[in-house]
Amino acid sequence: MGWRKKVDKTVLWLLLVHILLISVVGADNRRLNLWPMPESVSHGQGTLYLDSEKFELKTEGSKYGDASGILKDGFSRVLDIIKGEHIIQGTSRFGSSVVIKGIHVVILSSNDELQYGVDESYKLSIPVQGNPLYAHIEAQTVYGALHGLETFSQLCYFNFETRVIELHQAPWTISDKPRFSYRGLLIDTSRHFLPLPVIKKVIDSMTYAKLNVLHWHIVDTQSFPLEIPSYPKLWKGAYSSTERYTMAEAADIVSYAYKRGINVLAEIDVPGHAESWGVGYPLLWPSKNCTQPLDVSSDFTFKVIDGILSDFSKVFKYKFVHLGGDEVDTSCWTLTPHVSDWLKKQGLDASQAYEYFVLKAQEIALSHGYEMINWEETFNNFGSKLNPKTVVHNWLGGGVAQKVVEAGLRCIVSNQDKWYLDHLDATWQGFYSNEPLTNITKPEQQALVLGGEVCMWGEHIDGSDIEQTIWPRAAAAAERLWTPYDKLAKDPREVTARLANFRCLLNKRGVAAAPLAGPGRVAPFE
Ligand code: CP6
Repeated sequence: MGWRKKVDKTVLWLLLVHILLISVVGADNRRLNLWPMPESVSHGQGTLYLDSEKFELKTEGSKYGDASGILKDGFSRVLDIIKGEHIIQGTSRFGSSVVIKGIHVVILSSNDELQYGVDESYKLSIPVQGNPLYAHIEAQTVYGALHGLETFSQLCYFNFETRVIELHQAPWTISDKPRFSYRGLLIDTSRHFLPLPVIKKVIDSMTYAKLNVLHWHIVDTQSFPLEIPSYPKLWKGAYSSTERYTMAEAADIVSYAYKRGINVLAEIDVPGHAESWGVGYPLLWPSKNCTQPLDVSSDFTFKVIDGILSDFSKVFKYKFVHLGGDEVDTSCWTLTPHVSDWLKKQGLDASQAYEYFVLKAQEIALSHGYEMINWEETFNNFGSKLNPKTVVHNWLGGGVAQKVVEAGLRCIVSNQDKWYLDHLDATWQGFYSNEPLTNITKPEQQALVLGGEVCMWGEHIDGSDIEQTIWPRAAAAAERLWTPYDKLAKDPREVTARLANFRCLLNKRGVAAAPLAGPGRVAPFE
């Protein structure tokens, strides 16, 4: 009987320890409210406090001296965000051992050029020991450090009882890097003009979700809003004399984005989607009553493209330019006598002329130092005749990404059924579930998928409602593009509450993100 008593006793002890453990862990079992979810996260149960008046950035030990001020500016933005609009009381009532005095940022590489594939990784650690107590960020580049600061800001809360900023569940050790190097958002300033402050606010909001490419679909059939110094009549195609961007303003957008770790991908969509070019230069049209695609038979057409890309290369420093190439209806070429005569003389049918146009535009882009991105119709029509430096931008769906990488070309995915923000009935769950590497299993082919992009086409939105149309759905795609595959939720329902929290975070930061669809309130704050 003795052994039995002993077992009972052991079981009782185990039970007691278990209950104690649960009550300790249960004391602070908040949800991890980070978006997008980092690669690896571990944390404890301690609470720290933050004095936003005295909070400081320390950069000792950095090879990178922050000559450009990118880090300092990023730090001050993040501090403003952490403070919010709250009236905060000091932390003087707490011992200095629980007050975070600042963030010590160490940048390991002296290369601060923001280019495709730049190292965006960072390590964030927040210890519970140290007097003074500092959080630490270590990153290869200042752009990784900016991501680390964003993550830090998402750990801070304003406590309405004590009126101080708190950071729970310390110590923290976070190690993070993006799954894909291209994480884009398309904006369209041709269908509706977007004022500069609106574009800047979109850029700000992108940084919260760690998106890093603003694809600027500048011009299309409806309007030509950008100044082109080489061909100053082009922006006669703007909606009005005020709904325009000077090239200096475009440069301002590029530098605003750059300082936030975001590259700007400029697009001219040729030869279709370009009718507005002819408002200032009617020679670009096949004829006055058949106005697109651009006249393939005329040297002037390619001179203008050359002038535009020459002007672009002084301002848009991203290594890619987007040359469009989608939805080309060639009937104006065959119906306009001087163009169809030219086709006959060249021995080209309309489809070959389309190919001639796209390849010629590609050569011009290359001559200005760009690699180019084209919409998928170019690949669907001419396949591997495209220049090997082409990145194919998928949008029609139908699994073309797989064919593109099998052909050895690179691609970006934006399939319209999942990642088109202008499809108002496309759900955030659909955005979350869209996997860029579907049916692509070979590592060397996976490496050709640079990433993906959500598209905010402008036919039905403008500056008044762009934010709530982009967010929160773009955030769902942003996590798909950032977080390692094995950490993504297989069922989007698992992330509903965390995404609802992120959209509240956007609201708190002044971004008009819409509620997650569906009746009832998703409790974001637990
Ligand atoms: N404009 C341009 C567009 C679209 C494309 N290119 C588009 C097509 C279909 C849908 C949404 C947008 N508005 N230049 C296609 C890449 Cl559903």
